[in-house]
Amino acid sequence: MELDFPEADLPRNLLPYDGESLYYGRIFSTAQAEEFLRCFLASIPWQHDEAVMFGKHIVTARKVAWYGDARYDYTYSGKTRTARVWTPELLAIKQEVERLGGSSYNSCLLNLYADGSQGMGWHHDDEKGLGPDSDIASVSFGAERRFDFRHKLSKEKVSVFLPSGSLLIMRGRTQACWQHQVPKAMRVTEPRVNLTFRRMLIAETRIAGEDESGAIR
Ligand SMILES: O=C(O)CCC(=O)C(=O)O
Ligand SMILES: [Mn+2]
Repeated sequence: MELDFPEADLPRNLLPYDGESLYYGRIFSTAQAEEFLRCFLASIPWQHDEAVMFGKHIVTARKVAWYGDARYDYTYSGKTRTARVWTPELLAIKQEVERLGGSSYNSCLLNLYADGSQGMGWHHDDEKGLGPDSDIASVSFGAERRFDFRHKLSKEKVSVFLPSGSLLIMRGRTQACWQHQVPKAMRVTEPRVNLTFRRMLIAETRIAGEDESGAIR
């Protein structure tokens, strides 16, 4: 099923059952979204992501960066990363998303897809630090890309195109019951930056430079 909504019907839950994934459409003007994209392409210290999968060390084509309230250490896919502290632009976007969605976030994973040859395969977000029924707000800038959901049991699919400046909030049973992906799209020649705001459980993370007791190493 592919969805296309009149602005007046937004926000609206894209999932027919077992979760809430609210699509808000464009929350930033074209000019604002272009400005954010230019800023992120120029100033974020993008790095390829690394993971250990089936015992193999993988380096992704897509690049990533982590930001947060403090220099938290996160471990996922067998690798520990340290978050940088918010930039003014990320903080402004976070505040707008929190106002619209009514949730609060303490960290953000940024993804850079250089063009349509780069995507993200089927997965759900379930790192230990996220907790159950996590709330993830996803804001997109740049090239419009398709975003797919697939129910883990029924295999039903739901797809939506995410234009520049748009917001999607995944919450409730979404991660438990559905997977999501950004498929490759060979026609797309422009970059896309995606921000996923998350609320990490602080007990599962550590401020970089502190030991278990909170003392500075
Ligand atoms: O780029 C996107 O829209 C999705 C990103 C995502 O699923 C993730 O970072 O876990
Ligand atoms: Mn994800």
